[in-house]
Amino acid sequence: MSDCIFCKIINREIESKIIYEDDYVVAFPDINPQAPVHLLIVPKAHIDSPLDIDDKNKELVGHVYVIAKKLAKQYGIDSKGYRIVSNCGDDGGQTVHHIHFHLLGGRFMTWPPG
Ligand code: DGP
Repeated sequence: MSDCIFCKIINREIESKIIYEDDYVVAFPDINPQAPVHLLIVPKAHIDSPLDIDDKNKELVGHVYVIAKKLAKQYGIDSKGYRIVSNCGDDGGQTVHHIHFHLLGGRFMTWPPG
């Protein structure tokens, strides 16, 4: 999508510190970190939101969780735990309409979220 900020990061049209990449996803630090470690894991395919996950692309979600585990180990947040969040739609707090998964760690996470 030409006006999508995450597509632009994936295509290197906007600079971002991409810390992981494979055929399916990229990962980079969130511009507005909410925890000592706050990475975004973003599928390369432009999928608007979790509402667009279906039988054809559902394996991508499992892949994201495998990569999240790998990154959690790399960033030293695996032993104490971490949170993976995917906001969906306006009430879910989604501001970028390209599906993404927040990987947050390095502090105690409260519940419920705000
Ligand atoms: P959400 O609210 O769940 O849609 O999360 C979008 C996140 O994306 C938000 O935490 C801020 C982050 N973000 C937005 N624009 C950029 C950007 O240009 N670069 C980076 N690194 N993060 C961005």
